[in-house]
Amino acid sequence: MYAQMVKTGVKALKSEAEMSDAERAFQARIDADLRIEPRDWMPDDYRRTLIRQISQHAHSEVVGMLPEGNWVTRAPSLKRKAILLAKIQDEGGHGLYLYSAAETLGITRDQMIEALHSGKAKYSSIFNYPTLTWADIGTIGWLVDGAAIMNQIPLQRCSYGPYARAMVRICKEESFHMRQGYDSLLALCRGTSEQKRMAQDALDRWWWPSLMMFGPPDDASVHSAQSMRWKIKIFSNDELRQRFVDQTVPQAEILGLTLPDPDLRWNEARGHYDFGAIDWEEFYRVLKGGGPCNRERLQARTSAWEEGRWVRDAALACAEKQVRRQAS
Ligand code: FAQ
Repeated sequence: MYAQMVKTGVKALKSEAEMSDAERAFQARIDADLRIEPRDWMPDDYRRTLIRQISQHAHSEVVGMLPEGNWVTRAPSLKRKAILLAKIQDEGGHGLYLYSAAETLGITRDQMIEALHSGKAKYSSIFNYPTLTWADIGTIGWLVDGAAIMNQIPLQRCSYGPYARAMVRICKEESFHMRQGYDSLLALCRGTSEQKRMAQDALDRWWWPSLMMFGPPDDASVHSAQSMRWKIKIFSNDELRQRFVDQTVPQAEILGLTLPDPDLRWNEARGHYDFGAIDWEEFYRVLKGGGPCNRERLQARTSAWEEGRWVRDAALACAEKQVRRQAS
């Protein structure tokens, strides 16, 4: 399946001669590091790519609340519960900034939600794995938020203004999320041997899915070449994945945990850690809906949408009443 994607999936770039005058002028603005704003002219594909990426990013933030929400009532102390609640609320907020950023491109919130619920729009593969123990919550903060920051810091410099600006606040909050996760894991690793075993087990389960968050390898990444030319992406999937591995290995050493990869070792010549092969079959299986929690996650989102209908209807009716009152 992976080999097939490599052969057929990757889109070819337009040559300069194939571009229209407007497209050439647009690319010149990007090359000069000028920001594109909602009312500026943009190629249809640029708009479509941004709607796809920003809306999927928003869906990931909102679906990402579910695995953590599973532990709010079971957090081991008041302090940990308050931190977890604050983090989950932040993720909801990130989803809202990102939906707003996508709306500036001409898509409505309802259209984006419909695409998520019908399975047309993706969300990050990582949120299709279950949170089995309290150590999973610390591990998500450390690895999943850590990977998210690695990917999102460069997005602060992306060419589309509303997306880049939304990223500034999101990155600040993600950095608190990562620190709280690491702190929680550190407490477990300095605790009893049973707590340390729980932390190691969580790391064993979350390590490889975290590496998959960066997307397929560069030679199988359908959108990378065009997105990098448009400076929607500044670094490739593999470059960010490598930076994440390099950052995380010493952090695992401080925790006294072992990353579950026998091929992981420092490569003096490259100045980076080498790491083992990622199971891309698993990645594509999860993307197609075959992960351990895909069905459960979508079910939770669609029922929340249905059960919240009366709130949206009431808020709309109230707003309409206010407008009528003001008019009379
Ligand atoms: N999962 O050609 P590429 C977070 C899809 S936020 C699912 O390389 P692209 C915060 C991709 O969409 C985490 N699908 O695509 C948090 C495309 O399919 P499509 C989310 C994936 O867009 C923490 C196809 O594969 N972050 O965690 C994945 O150039 C804790 C081909 O791939 C973002 O969304 C995947 N892992 O690069 C919340 C960041 N990877 O759309 C709660 C913004 C790839 O044609 C708790 N997004 N695909 O149907 C990006 O930077 C990019 O979209 C990539 C993928 C790098 C994810």
